[in-house]
Amino acid sequence: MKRHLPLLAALAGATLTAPALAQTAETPAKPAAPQTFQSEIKNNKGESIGTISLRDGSNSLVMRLAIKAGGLPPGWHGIHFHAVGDCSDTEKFEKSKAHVNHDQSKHGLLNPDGPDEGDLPNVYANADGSVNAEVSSETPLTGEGGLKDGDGSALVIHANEDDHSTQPIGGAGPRIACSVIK
Ligand SMILES: [Cu+2]
Ligand SMILES: [Zn+2]
Repeated sequence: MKRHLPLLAALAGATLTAPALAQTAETPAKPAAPQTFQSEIKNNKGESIGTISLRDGSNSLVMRLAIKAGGLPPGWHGIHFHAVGDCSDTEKFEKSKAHVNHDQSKHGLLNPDGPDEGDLPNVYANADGSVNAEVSSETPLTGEGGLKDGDGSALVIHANEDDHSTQPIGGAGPRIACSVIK
């Protein structure tokens, strides 16, 4: 699902290019402050290993991951938005269900029939297991198709990297960490 330019932005653009109004151009309205959301990330033992911080602007969502030393095995890890905001089954995190996917897209940022709305770039855990990363997504935080829908969503971190094309999850393997978005 792609986001569309808000009507307001389209109208503002039109106003600026209209010669009749050029002399009395109004000060453009300040963009609305992004919505923010923060949540703890838990591992398979139910221990907190860090946080996700989301900021959602008009056209894109930005998520920052901060994971402390010892949090993850070193190396690349697939991360996705899963469809249900439930990380209570810490051993497997299966209650978070499959990827957010409202229009039956194929999985994978590099898949010609993808991506689904849960797909995100991989993150890299340092030799000490810490992560500091920032990724963006077109999936909104609230509203239609948003992460904070009725049953919420979850950010799930996998044991292996996502190849961004094979089904159903790019070979990313077991779910080793989870964060509720609700
Ligand atoms: Cu996943
Ligand atoms: Zn996917």
